[in-house]
Amino acid sequence: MPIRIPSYVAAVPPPRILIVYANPATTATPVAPYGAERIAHAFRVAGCEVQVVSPWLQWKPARALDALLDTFKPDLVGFSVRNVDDALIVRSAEGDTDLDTTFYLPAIRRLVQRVQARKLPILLGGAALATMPEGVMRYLRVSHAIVGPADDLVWRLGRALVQGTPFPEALPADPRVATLRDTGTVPVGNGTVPVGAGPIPDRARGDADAWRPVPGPTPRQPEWLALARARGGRVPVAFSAGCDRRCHFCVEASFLGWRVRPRPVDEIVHEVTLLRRAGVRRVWLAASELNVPDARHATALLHALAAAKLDVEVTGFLQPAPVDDALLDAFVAVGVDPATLSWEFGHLDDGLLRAGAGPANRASLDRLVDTYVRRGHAVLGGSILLGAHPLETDATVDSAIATARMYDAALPGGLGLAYAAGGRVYPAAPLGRWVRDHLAEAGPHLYGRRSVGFVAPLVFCRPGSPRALLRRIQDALVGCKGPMAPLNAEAAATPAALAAEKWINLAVLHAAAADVPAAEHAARAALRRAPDHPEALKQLGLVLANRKGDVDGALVVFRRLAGVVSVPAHVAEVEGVIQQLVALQATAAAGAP
Ligand code: B12
Ligand code: SF4
Repeated sequence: MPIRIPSYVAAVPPPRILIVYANPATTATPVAPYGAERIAHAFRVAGCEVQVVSPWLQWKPARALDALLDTFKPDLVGFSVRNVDDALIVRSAEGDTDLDTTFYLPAIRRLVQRVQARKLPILLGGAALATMPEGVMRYLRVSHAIVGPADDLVWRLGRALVQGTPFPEALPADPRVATLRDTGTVPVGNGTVPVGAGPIPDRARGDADAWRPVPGPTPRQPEWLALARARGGRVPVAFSAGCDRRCHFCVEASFLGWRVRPRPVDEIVHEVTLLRRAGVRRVWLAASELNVPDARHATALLHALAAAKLDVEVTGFLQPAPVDDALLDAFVAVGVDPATLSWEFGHLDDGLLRAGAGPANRASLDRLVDTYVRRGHAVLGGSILLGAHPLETDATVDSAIATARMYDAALPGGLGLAYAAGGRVYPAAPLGRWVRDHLAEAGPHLYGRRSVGFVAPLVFCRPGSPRALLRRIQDALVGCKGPMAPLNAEAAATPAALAAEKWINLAVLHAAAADVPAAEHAARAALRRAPDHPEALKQLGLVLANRKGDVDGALVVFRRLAGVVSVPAHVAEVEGVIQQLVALQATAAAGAP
């Protein structure tokens, strides 16, 4: 018997939603639009037609967006705003500026304006939005946003749109929906904030109960999978949402009202299995921390992954307590050496840790060091953020350094330490609320620009400036045996280095699309900016050898690559390629007339 289609379904085309991955950050290992992909999935499950665009993968982002606006003709444009800025306070002890932070919203605003010029409705979302909803909404001049994990709300919004309710009336009634009205107030959470009155207050605890992860594996954007495979990036897979700790500098616990919502183990394993089939070997388990509120979910997942024999390399953020042998054994079972993990220490002074400068106290850190020593893991890796707490003094800095040196001496291979100085003031974090309420006291320790909602990069640091404090930490750690460096010191910084990374990404994407001239052009463009960039040399060599059949040209490039790689496994691989190319050259010469 034929299925009777109700007239409203047959007659009305599904609403078209365009999700823009609003992330101008260029990093050597590409970070995929996972939030956007999950939101797109939720809209699709609700019956909408959805496309995701990543304008900053292209050389001209505005052109990439315009093209999709022209062809897809969306009814609603969602911006997935991942980062307000790069949160890099100072990259090194050298430099003339107070801050090295890169502010991303100006670039995003230029694209938002193109959509506004077409009079299309816009909805904002994304992790960055949850750090400072008011500031981001005002800066981008967009009236509607969903703050925090949004799978369930987006599904409800999609259903309402499919049933013909127009936007913004289709937005569900929920504390996570934020609306900027002309009345001069910003309702968010359970309250309303007058315009210009500063950051939005703490969000309602009830949020965690409503949130549900969208069921089923996340459909991925193929270009990002190609990039991850070619450049060794980790593909994110949702593990949990939220955090229950109270770190003073951090915004993440506010995302779901200081609670944690796990994703079922079988769903995670299924998603990893599908990625493995698509050739992905490196996975990032996306969570604020894998072991909050405790380590049981992570331990169960790692054992399930080990049992599935997927041969994937997994990692994620971890904090120091609780940690037990069961968790570390589970990492070992899935092939991860605990010496390669990185733990979020926050600080190393007990008084400050107890005042919220990190997730756990000194006794927990001591236990972690003892556990590593007892188990024979040579190095313990972790990160600290000094200067980001109002109670920081010369004495607490000295005490943290003394503890770092003590741990370094206790561990056979030393303490691996990534250190940073100064805390980005996020309105939704305890530090942001303290600064808001103690502006006069905080004033002498603020660096950067004060703006509505603290949206422009603003940093709290004491004692001294971020750069002076970084130099002090660096000098005080001289002589330690473990690997120690400023956090993210290796990230590309100069315009030439950033441009090179973008061209390399384009080379990968063009090669994946079999556009050989464009791939060669992009790889050569990257090498003009960074002549010894191993990844650029590799991409050019691969295009010449595999796509163009230019053995002589490829040999020149791989010989250059051999001169710049240092990791023993990579050296062996490049030498193997050179041998193959030499053999091919000889065969060609022997066959030549
Ligand atoms: C894992 C992680 C990383 C990993 C990513 C690994 C990988 N390969 O993907 C690594 C370590 C590489 C990383 C790097 C960086 N990160 Co990070 N990262 C995270 C973390 C913990 C989880 C991100 C994630 O994947 N979540 C899972 C997905 C599903 O969630 P989501 O993207 O938020 O999407 C949900 C909602 O936001 C919403 N949503 C998303 N899009 C949209 C769109 C619409 C229209 C709507 C309605 C809703 C919506 O619904 C989604 C589903 O619920 C977040 C903090 C957090 N707990 O969210 C920080 C976080 C996003 N990172 C941050 C930062 C600063 C960075 C870096 C700039 C740090 C640096 N200097 O290197 C880089 C940027 C890299 C880049 N190229 O973008 C900050 C951003 C704050 C800011 N200043 O803007 C955060 C918030 C951490 C923090 N506490 O400050 N990060
Ligand atoms: S630093 Fe880690 S443990 Fe602390 S609140 Fe943020 S996510 Fe949670």
